[in-house]
Amino acid sequence: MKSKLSLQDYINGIRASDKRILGKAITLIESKKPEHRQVADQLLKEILPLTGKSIRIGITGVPGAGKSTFIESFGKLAIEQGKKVAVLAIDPSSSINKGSILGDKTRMEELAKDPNAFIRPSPSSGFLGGIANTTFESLLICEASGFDYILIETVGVGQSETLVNDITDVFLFLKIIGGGDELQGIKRGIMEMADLIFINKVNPENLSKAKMTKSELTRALQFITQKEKGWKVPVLIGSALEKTGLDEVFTRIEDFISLKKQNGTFLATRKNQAQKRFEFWVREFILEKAKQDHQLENSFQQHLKNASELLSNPSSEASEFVQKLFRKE
Ligand SMILES: Nc1nc2c(ncn2[C@@H]2O[C@H](COP(=O)(O)OP(=O)(O)OP(=O)(O)O)[C@@H](O)[C@H]2O)c(=O)[nH]1
Ligand SMILES: [Mg+2]
Repeated sequence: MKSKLSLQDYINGIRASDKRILGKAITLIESKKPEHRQVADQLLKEILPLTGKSIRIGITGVPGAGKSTFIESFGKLAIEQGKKVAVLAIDPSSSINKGSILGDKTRMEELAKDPNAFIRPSPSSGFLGGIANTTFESLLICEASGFDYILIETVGVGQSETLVNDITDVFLFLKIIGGGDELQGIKRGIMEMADLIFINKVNPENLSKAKMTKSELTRALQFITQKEKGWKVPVLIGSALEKTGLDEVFTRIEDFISLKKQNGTFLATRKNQAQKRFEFWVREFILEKAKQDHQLENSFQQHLKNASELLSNPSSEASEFVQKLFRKE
């Protein structure tokens, strides 16, 4: 076995859905080494015509809501329906709590063994600290490999949801049963992003409580601006562990996608997301390039310090820094 793969090896492996090469391709994409970046860019260009055909599903919920269990059960259901399923997990807590990702692996054991599934936990340490995330590029690799459903798990901590929302077609919010007080605590942002809500861990004993949560959520949704015209966000109930209520999630996702394709928002959203990503990368690359220059890097640190120590207004500091940046060229 060759240790160093050529561009063609990666392409062939991706086309053949070779899980080992898929994993290596994602590692390549995640690498920050300039020589890897070059091959990675080339690879992304080559596979572009093979991408775009999957349904990209974001799944969020508080730690322990049952996201991984849901993905395991839902993934198997989708495979029974003839789909190929890839799972990417973004876990901002993983740099602090390393247990989580290992836990995910064991929780998705059966799905991981399925030849029609591919699971990839992404290391995201520092992900929210400004280091560019590559989940979207990993998603493209999976798409090029012919996966029909790409499920992206993220812990409900705010910023990561926005990032996942910006790369997916459907956003699923997993909720556990809770009374009124807890509902108050639901971040409005998540409710605004959700296309579908699934109340998990429902069994015959807590069914009536689940129904109460359902009606409270339904009521709360009335006060939230409709994200998708003609789509009333369904609040479904069931159990990821007992595999109940999942058929309905599957059907509703298909309905949602059909609606978006019919009214044109499916493509429009993706184009909009691409525009945002372009702008994100421009900012990212400008900063990176600036930091390669010793003088500019020092100046960046100085302005950052002035801003963070509340000595002056951050936007003025940023503006001064950018002026230096362009004078330099
Ligand atoms: N009773 C019951 N337990 C469930 C159900 N779904 C998940 N669990 C349990 O809840 C616990 C947490 O499930 P996970 O799937 O790991 O939850 P998660 O949201 O992925 O958690 P993090 O990745 O840590 O944020 C596990 O012990 C699961 O077995 C369910 O439908 N019913
Ligand atoms: Mg999990």
